[in-house]
Amino acid sequence: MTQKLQMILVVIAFLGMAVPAMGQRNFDGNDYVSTSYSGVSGAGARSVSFWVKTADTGLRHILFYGSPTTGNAFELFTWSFFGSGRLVASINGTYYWGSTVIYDGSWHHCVFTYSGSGSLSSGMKIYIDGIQDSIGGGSGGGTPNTGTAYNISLGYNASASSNYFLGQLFDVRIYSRVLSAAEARELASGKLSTVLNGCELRFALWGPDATAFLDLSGHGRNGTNNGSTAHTTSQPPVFSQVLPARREPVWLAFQLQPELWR
Ligand SMILES: [Ca+2]
Repeated sequence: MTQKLQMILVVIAFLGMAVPAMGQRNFDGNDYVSTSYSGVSGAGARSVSFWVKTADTGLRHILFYGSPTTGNAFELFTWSFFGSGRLVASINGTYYWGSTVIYDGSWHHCVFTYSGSGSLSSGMKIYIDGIQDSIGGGSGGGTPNTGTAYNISLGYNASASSNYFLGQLFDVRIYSRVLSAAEARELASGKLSTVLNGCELRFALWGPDATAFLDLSGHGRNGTNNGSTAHTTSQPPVFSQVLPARREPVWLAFQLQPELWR
């Protein structure tokens, strides 16, 4: 029996079962996902890819890790004060943002990349919905020198226990390399199973609580749910593009054997 046939049987089995309520993570103001992974440190090349939906204008962290006490944290957030709703990248004292507003209440696919050399502003790129976003503004000439005091967390500033995200996140991926423009476009197209090489951490943030925080990168860096992050039953846009109507069983099979979906 081939692996693909086994997978099909798994799907058929799930079709005949009661399927638990599914949905993407809804961060409601006191939620975050913590990990035991310290992330790419120093000035190492890195990329972060995720779907986001929010309409809140406050300082809301999507990603945080590093050593803020020595100025060596790495952060991605949205805020009305810095960036006016664009995706902001920060390394403490140096902030740069894109040009497309992402806190407009609609789903957006975001990719941040840093080349691994030079200042944040010269080495970073942002892609929104698959298209490279020009740098809209910022300040500071700092070069990333990310520490390891705080492991990667999603949805808040771990060093201050504040700036909790308000909205939904879906399919968050962290890479130890620079994603290309073509890869950013592919990820935004909704091909969930593609662009896996160099992926260090990946949370679907979709499904029942027991499976939403499994690391699908293959590194086993499973996350921990904090703040009773609830799931909603509304769908990220990606599902309407790539999955059939009975998506819940298919998604469970994907979680069980993600390598089959490459
Ligand atoms: Ca909560």
